[in-house]
Amino acid sequence: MIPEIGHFALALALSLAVVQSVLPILGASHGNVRRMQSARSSAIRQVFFVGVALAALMRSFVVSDFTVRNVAENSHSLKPLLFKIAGTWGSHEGSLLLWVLILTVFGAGVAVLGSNIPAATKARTLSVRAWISVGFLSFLLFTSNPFDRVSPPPADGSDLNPLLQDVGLAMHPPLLYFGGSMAEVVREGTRFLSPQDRDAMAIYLFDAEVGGGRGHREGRRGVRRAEDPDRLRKRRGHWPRSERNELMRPTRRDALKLAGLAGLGAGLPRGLFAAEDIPELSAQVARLQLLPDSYPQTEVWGYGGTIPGREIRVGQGQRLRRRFVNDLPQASSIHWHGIRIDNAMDGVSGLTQDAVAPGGTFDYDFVTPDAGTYWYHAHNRSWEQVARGLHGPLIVDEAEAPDVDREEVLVLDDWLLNPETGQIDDSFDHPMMMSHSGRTGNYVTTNGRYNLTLPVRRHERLRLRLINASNARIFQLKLSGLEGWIVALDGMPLASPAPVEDVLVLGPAQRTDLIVDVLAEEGETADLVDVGENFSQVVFTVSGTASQTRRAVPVALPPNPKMDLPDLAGATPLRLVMSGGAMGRMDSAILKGERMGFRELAAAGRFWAFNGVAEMTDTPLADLGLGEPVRLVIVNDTVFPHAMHLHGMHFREVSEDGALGPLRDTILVGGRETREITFTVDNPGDWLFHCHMLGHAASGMTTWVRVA
Ligand SMILES: [Cu+2]
Repeated sequence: MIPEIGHFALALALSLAVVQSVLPILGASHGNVRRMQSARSSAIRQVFFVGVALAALMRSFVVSDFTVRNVAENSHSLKPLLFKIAGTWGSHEGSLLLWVLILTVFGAGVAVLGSNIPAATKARTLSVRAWISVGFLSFLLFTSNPFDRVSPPPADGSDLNPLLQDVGLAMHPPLLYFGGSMAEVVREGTRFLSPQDRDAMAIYLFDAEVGGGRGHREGRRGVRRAEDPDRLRKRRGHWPRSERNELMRPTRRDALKLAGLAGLGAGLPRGLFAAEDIPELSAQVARLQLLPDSYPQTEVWGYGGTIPGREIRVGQGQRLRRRFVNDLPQASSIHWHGIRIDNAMDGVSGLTQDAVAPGGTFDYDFVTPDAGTYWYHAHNRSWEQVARGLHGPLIVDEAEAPDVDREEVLVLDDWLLNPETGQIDDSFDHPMMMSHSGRTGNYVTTNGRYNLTLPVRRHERLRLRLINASNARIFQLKLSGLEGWIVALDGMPLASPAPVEDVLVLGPAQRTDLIVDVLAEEGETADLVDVGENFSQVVFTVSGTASQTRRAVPVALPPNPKMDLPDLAGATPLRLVMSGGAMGRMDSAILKGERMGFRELAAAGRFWAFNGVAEMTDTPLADLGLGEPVRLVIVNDTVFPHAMHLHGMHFREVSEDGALGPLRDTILVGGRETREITFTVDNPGDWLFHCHMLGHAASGMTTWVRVA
């Protein structure tokens, strides 16, 4: 009879939860106070009914009622009382029930004690909590009913999960759940507290969190201990068990179960109720007017559905967190280009993380050590995904901003569009593009516009942050009506501003920070001229005057940390020979461990090789130690230029006279050119080194270095 009471109480709790999931939130949206207040009584009653259910189950365990399947499977008549009680949450049915009770207790706590919470917010919060209760209770009742009877009942039970047969661990799940929920409620509650109260509560929150964390670690330790056969044997000696239990071995599954249980306590409340306030960055399919208005809209893939992706801006040294949400039809990941990042956050699918499947998420969380102009882009099938638009600017502000009137972030890109339909040409894997200079578009844009026009004033001083986000285009730019200085390359400040006297070359993935003064007269235009295409990449229309006189020559940006020159004399020599491509001299290369002829390679979609290998190998180009200085000679034995990008670290070019160039993360190596770079290896992890003509990277030009 008692189990039936428990079962019935659960059903009542579910119906209350259903009502609570609807009424208060409706009340909140219509301003109906009575409906909003109905949450209070239903929340309290749920605690009562779920409490009755848990008590009924616990009683069945305490009296060893083996007619209840759950008791028969998770207890034994000769257990000490503590372990009989622990049997209540020794199964997934029981632990779910316990969890629901704690959930409802805290829900009622919010209802009764949350007088400082605005009524509508409170009503909504309680409704949302009720949705979760409805889910759990339905799951319990319809798939995992802990009150199921078994007939005929066994003579004795089959014992408790061995992992819970430890005085400490027996009471572990309730404490863990309680700690997790407490942390959550405190966190929620503090949003409505005064700052002083919040400070006071913060200490408590910290305790609760640490407590939860400690519990989790304890749980894991328990798992390890339980896996120790000696310990198990000893324990089995203490308490009798049924025959079935003789065969019971702690399996990996059991271990995972407990770890999962512990994880439930630590992770689940946070994930479900609080929704950590980590901002989302979604990659999604969007249609927008990329071409002039007389053309149809173009389907693109964009971060936040825009082209370029949403600008991300943080201060230097700050923590950047984004939950990547993949709403694309393809797996993807995000690489934070140029950030000297923690390796696990580098976003390289297949090297530092698995690609995030469609519908999946990945939390990026890192600190931005360097100020400057960076960008983020897709790093799975990047030759397709970046071409479809998956990239955006990532700006890290200096602690002290340079003295300019304003700044403009200019993302330069090109698109290969079908002129009839206006849609992106989807021949991403076309051998012609892979084997030549790369996928070059027929439509050039700045910030997603072909005719970007910005109003300026005469003598105004601007900081222009140029980012080349194209797959393969090398932009050649000139200033007209503007006087400019290069102040940073690839994010890193130059020691002193370099006047722009000639053509600015911006290879794929490269960035240039300029400070420019508007010299053109009012009514005229100044231009960022694309010399290659012979058109204006950006038109600056001059109206008004910022000041009658010119400003002084700009000063250098503040240096970033770790800009020391590497020790050339003691540097480890490395060599990378690039070969292949159309009109190249590559007769053969290694692919999947076999030497293949150029034709065979081409049939496999490989047109390029690094040191005679046409794929990323299991072994790195170099195994390097932290602090090791390196000199890397790059021999371009092809007729095409390649933009070589190193992840995780910046390098300097060594010129023929031994002088060191500015810090960069991407170097453009011309056809048949040989260049040398040097850097001190100072970031541990597996770092990609590849051509940023993305089709080249996909067809043979990718390698990596390991830093340990
Ligand atoms: Cu290349």
